[in-house]
Amino acid sequence: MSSTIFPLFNQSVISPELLRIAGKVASGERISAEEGILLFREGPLPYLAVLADHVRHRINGKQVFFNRNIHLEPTNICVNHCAFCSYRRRKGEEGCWEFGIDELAQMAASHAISGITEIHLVGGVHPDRDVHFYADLIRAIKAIVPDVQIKAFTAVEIDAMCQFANMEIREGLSLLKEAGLVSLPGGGAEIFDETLRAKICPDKTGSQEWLNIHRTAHQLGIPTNSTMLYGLIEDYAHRIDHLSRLRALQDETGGFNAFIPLKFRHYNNRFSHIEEQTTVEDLKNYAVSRIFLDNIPHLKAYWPMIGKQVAQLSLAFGVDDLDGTIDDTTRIYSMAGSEEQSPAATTGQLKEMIIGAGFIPVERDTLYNVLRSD
Ligand code: V47
Ligand code: SF4
Repeated sequence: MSSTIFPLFNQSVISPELLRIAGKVASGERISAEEGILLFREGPLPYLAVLADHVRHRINGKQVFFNRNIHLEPTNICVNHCAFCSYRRRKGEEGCWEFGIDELAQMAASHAISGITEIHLVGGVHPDRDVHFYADLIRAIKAIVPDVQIKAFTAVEIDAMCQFANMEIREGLSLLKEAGLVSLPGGGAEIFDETLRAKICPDKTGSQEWLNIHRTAHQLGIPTNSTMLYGLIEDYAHRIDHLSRLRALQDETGGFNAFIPLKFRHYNNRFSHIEEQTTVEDLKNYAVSRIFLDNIPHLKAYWPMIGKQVAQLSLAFGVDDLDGTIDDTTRIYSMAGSEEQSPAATTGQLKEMIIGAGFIPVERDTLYNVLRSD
């Protein structure tokens, strides 16, 4: 089967086990956790590229999505102490910021002229800001830019802001939705394995609770994204465990729009001694994620974190979404040492990246409705 669908594979270069997995992928059959681990350990990069491209083609054809967006980061003051974070500051510490509602609404207004369709709103867990503050913030932004969609707050922020207001998650999410929230970003997932989580982000929302918050959002009709922070202290089995938990929740709710692998960047944090992953490992991670997550429609390469060149290359490894124009509005990755120190891209540049890699650019909104296609 696999040798007819993938005629370039032959038994002399690919092991029988990998050929068998290729057959499963070719016929749209789901692969198991053990097979996912084997792909990571033994799958040659060109073989993974062909399989991942097959899956992306089944789901998205030759389309690659992008959007016009900015990030708003209300504060980098945070009560948590994630060891990989280069961004967080204590209240009053040099380099901390906390913008008020009017300032943030003005920032949104100043970017609206460029035709953005999305504001990605995330920050640290500020001890004095509860869900009422953030609902007011969304209302203030929507009053100024009513047509812009708001994708806001990681499950970690939602967890804390609801606790600070003594409110159940379901109630808090409903309040934010009424204020104008349309989607949740995928941050805060890190790595789900509880032993590793205790080492890298001990005081953060736990894995089960992260999944529960996304489940509740999906039940309320709020689609969400998902992420995995990789390249820290995990092994391949931990990554597949993480992907398995996301795949199971997606089977249950269908509420995830996208999966975004986040490569650990090591500048200026407590894990600086850990070498960053190579580009080959990054590409392998995209490909195995695409093959394994057969039920999450979009795989996103977030170029401010990985750089434009690797993001373009990733399109040959199952990626179908490059995120957006950003307009130099996020600091999370520049502070952690990304090569994109002032991340900004025009729609022309994003389209060139996509066309240059042999795909069709499609401008989308936050919910993946098609706005323009060449
Ligand atoms: O949860 C923090 C990660 C995440 C580092 O949903 C780091 O569209 C690598 O989730 N090295 C927040 N990663 C960002 C995020 C995100 C980004 C872009 C798009 C979307 C989306 C979501 O950033 C955190 C954490 O996993 N992170 N520090 C670091 N040093
Ligand atoms: Fe706070 Fe997020 Fe940094 Fe963790 S990653 S310390 S939750 S800002």
